[in-house]
Amino acid sequence: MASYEIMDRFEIHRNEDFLKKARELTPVLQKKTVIPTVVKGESKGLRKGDRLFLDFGDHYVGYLRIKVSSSGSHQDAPAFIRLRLAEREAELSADPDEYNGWISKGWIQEEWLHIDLLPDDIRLKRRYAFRYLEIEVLDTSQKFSLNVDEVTVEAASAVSVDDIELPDCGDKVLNKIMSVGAYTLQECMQEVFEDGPKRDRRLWLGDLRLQAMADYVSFKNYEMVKRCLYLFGGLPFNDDRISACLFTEPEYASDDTYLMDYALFFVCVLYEYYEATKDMNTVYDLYDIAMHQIENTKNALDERGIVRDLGDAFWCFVDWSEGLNKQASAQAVFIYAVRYGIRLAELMDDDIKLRELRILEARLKAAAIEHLWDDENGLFVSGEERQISYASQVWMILAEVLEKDKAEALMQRTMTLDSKYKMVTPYMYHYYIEALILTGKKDIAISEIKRYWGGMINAGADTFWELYNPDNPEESPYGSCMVNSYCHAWSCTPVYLLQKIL
Ligand code: RAM
Repeated sequence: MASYEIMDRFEIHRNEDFLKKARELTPVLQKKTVIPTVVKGESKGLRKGDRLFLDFGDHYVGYLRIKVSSSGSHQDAPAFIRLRLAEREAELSADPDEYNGWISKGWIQEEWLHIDLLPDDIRLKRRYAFRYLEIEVLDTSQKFSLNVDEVTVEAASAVSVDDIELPDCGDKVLNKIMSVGAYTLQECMQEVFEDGPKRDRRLWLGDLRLQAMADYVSFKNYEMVKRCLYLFGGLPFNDDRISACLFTEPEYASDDTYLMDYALFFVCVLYEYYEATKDMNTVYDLYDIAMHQIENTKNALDERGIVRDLGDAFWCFVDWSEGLNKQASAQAVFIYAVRYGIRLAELMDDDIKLRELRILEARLKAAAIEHLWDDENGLFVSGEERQISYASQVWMILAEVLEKDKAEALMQRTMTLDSKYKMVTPYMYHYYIEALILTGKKDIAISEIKRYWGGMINAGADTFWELYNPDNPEESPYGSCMVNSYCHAWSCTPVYLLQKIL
């Protein structure tokens, strides 16, 4: 399932004023030095084939420094070593040579080093996200061996869990889930909210929405959310559509990827940022570009008022579930975002827009009921194939397409549904939990958080993962767990969800 987009004649419509505001909000990273413990192997007298396995005790994002020296005769050949870094130990049991997935092999965290002169103080140029480090000696010579004298990581993040106090959930498991969530978010808060510090190391709009929600009830770093809003607002395509993700290096630039649901979330992030900060100036600045996302999505509707199904193309994200049809979810996300647009229009006293959006909301809901609701099954269907999935039900519940009691009944059916289109990302699970909360099923929401996020902890997670399918924990949408991200922004939300429930 390869999912990416390359646009023809791609151009970014830069708003330098917005980008200046974003630049001024660049955070100063907090740094700390961490020393690992040796789990396996000797650190002195290493020769060809020897391995040293180190554990840093927790997940870190930063720069590695290794001091090495030699023993024996004078060094008469380069020392040749290989480093492998991993967020989870399981990554090290997979063989990088066998990786044949559709995203770059370059994401696999490994290095080969030739050390011509010993002793040496090696500082790796790449930033890594990891807990474990394996040093393998590929060769020395007959006459000398290698000593690993000191290894450290200079870990960095814009925030620190040491500076915050999380509420007590009155339950050990939930407290653990909450603190792992906060730690996951900390690791992803670098110069922007990254999706994953190992991969993709960039700002995605769908991830930003969840990170911002979790941030407001933990680190309260409003400036980072504001910075990210100005980055997206300052880097739209030429037609003012907002990109699904962007890069900050070597210079600020949008990716040529558009996802309908992600673009619409800009409206939600802006409104929620206002709710958290009451910063009306940012709303004044970004209101037009936010409204444009809704305006533009109208072009995606067919004559019935239903979002056109673009099939397997990478047009709307929703989840990584294989074969998932996105049409119903896309329709629902549109309705959901229009609701946030209405709130923004109210804030701006924009009566014309307000009226227009209310009509649009009613039209989209009516079309959803008429064309996507299957009365016989009491479920929403998606695409020509009339596919039944968890995602479609969850999103239609969140879009508040049904009246309260009908939505509650739909949630009940969703919980016992036996669809092969399972939810596989914590991102989709977040919205599933939100739907449970909305339909008054708080106890189930808690037990689902324990089952799902607790399941990752039981599988040894220090930080929450990009993808977790309880039926297949090693599943990867990319072809190998080596390129999965095991510290992933969109999975941090129990920090927010638990506080909302409790
Ligand atoms: C992956 C990343 C990212 C997500 C996109 C759609 O590439 O995991 O977090 O937002 O998919």
